[in-house]
Amino acid sequence: MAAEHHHVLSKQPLNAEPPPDVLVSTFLTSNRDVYHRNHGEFVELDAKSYNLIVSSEADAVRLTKSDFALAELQQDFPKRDLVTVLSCAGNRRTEMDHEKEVEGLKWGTSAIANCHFAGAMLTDLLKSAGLELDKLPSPESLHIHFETSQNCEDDSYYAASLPLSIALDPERPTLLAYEMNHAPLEPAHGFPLRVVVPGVIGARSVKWLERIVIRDHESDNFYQARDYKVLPPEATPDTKAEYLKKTPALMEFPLNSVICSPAEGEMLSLDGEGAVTVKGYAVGTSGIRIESVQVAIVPLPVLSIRATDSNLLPEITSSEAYKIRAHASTLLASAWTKATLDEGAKEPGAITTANKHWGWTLFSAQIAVSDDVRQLGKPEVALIAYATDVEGHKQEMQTNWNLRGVAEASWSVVKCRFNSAVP
Ligand SMILES: Nc1nc2c(c(=O)[nH]1)N[C@H]1C(S)=C(S)[C@@H](COP(=O)(O)O)O[C@H]1N2
Ligand SMILES: [Mo]
Repeated sequence: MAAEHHHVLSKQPLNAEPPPDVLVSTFLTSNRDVYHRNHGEFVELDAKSYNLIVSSEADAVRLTKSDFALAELQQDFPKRDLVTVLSCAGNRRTEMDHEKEVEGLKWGTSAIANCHFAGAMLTDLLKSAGLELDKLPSPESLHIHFETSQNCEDDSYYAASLPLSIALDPERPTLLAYEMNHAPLEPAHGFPLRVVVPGVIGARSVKWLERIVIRDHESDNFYQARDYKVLPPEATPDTKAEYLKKTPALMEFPLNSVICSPAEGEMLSLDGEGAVTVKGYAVGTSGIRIESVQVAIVPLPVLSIRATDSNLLPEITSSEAYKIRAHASTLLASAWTKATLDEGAKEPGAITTANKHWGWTLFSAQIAVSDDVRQLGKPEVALIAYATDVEGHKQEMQTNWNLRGVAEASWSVVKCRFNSAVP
């Protein structure tokens, strides 16, 4: 059930997210604070009679064992644990919607969680079912499907599939999880078994998992074939059907960082040192660690700048958020404050391998109020953040608008005000 403090977007099915400041108050997101994203009612499964069916419909793959009781999954396979982000592709959709209307539930910035999961490795299960990894055809030709009988809004069941290259990636431990935050999975989050795919949008982490099927094509379920895709900006409600056919299913989420405190519209106060405290989360793409998060404060309104990015829709380049970002991109290096990072190094399961980091990185910074904010004496300001990863990728300044409002990863902009001109 949604906690009292959740913002409920819909009750049936349950869709809800916690307040942003609560979200970033702990490195691990407690079960109480995890968002809920459901396309249908919860499925009630009985742990005692639970049986995971595994099969292959691909000519090239013959399996030898076809079903696994929950106790078998828990006892016959090494228990693997992992701290990972679970993020809905629609996280931050409201921001994209403000630039130009998009379709879908208007999520804020909390359709994301960072949890400890434990369970069996997908690869261990597939090997035990008879999959011979060294005899597989090209990994791109096979897909692992995860299915449940749950009746959904847009399809008669819920399913997702992963190309083998993601499902069997040795650096990306895809789990069949029976524990979340050291307790059995809760009914709302997929009891008794769910898929957890690090680095991949939440839609592929199927809850109440009942069947795994290997096929030589990807899932044609609504949520794989006709939703969760980054359509080109020219796609409209009338033309989207054609574009959906041509656009690949979204898998990995992008490099992102989001200011969660203060919240949009919040009245700011200065601390004893004349600074504003900013907190948020950053997530890498493909498990690449966060190197730094830079934050800045600018007085509003920003000077009008001429948009140079011709790939963006005119609606986007005339939006206030875009202008603030474009202005921020011209600031001198000295205008930015490097945030302090917490990637949970002491948390068991947080650092997966030497190179990969699937959990989020929390950031916090005290930004000294700049001279231009003081000189202008205007009460309205914007706080801005962007992240850089250890491979040198910088968060994109402006995400391209897309009709389904997914994968929003523009520089974070939060507008706030001082209760009077800054002294
Ligand atoms: N069976 C099932 N699995 C599902 C969904 C669903 O509606 N049904 N929603 C997916 C989506 S879109 C997301 S973002 C995550 C949300 O997981 P949570 O509700 O545990 O936070 O579950 C995924 N798995
Ligand atoms: Mo989602």
